[in-house]
Amino acid sequence: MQNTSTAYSVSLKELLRRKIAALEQRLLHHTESIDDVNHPHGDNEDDDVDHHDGQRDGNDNRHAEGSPPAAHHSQDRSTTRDELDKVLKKLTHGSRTRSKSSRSFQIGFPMRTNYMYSRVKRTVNREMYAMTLCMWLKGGASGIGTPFSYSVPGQANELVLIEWGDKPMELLIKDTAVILPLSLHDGKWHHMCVTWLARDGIWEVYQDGAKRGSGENLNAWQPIKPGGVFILGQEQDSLGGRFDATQAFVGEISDLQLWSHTLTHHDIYSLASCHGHMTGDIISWAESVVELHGGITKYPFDPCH
Ligand SMILES: [Ca+2]
Repeated sequence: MQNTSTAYSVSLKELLRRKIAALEQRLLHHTESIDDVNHPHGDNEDDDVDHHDGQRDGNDNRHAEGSPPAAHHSQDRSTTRDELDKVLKKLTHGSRTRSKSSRSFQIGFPMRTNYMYSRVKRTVNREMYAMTLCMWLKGGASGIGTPFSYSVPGQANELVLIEWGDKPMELLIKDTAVILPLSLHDGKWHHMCVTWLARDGIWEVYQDGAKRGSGENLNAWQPIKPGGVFILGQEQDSLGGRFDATQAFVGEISDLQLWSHTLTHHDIYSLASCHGHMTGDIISWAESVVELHGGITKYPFDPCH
């Protein structure tokens, strides 16, 4: 997957380089054509006309005749400015495209193993009294396994999303589990979110922007601890390790975000219907954040395209 990602960024760089070169060429061409206009009807001639005008009657006409080149001149200048604006816009757009592409990817877990995993190079810095976890997910027909797990020292199951054995998908917070009524086995991409509040332990689950379930007393009043390890694709029995192949995730993940607050139904609907993009304050999906191990695949992908 290293190669895919390198090739991808190289081709993007090449595309940008070519775009800039083409724009430079256009700008140069344009500057030359302005010079061509200026030389035959240069400023000196305009001065001459003005000089004559001062000595004669009916100079208004002459003056009017003298005006068009001057107007043309300033028009060219504004065209040049437009051209420069375009270059700047393209350059800005270019970098925006680049940053969009750094989050437009998916990771794939083709087989159930105990060695394919992705570590998210982020942690929780202070106790979390609320959270929202969202992702685009495509699961296989059999049990999905563990797309997401967060363990902290002393508690391997601080925050886990798991579907294994004959059980449906569950959300675990510190070993307390609730069933998430989701249907993710059709081999299609789905957007899913879970929200949780320490106040009364209120939780909600959404699939494709619609609420599928909710409840309370899920670890009420107990915050999610900081300083842990985020792993995608495996369930941790110890901090960052001791994976079990039977609990491994099989499928694809994209645009995973984690917030330390709850998103509204409206926010989640916007995300799922691609009407807006928001990034998590704890985890924001980006190539630089997601570390791949054991042969996970990575491809350019935009779930909203
Ligand atoms: Ca386990």
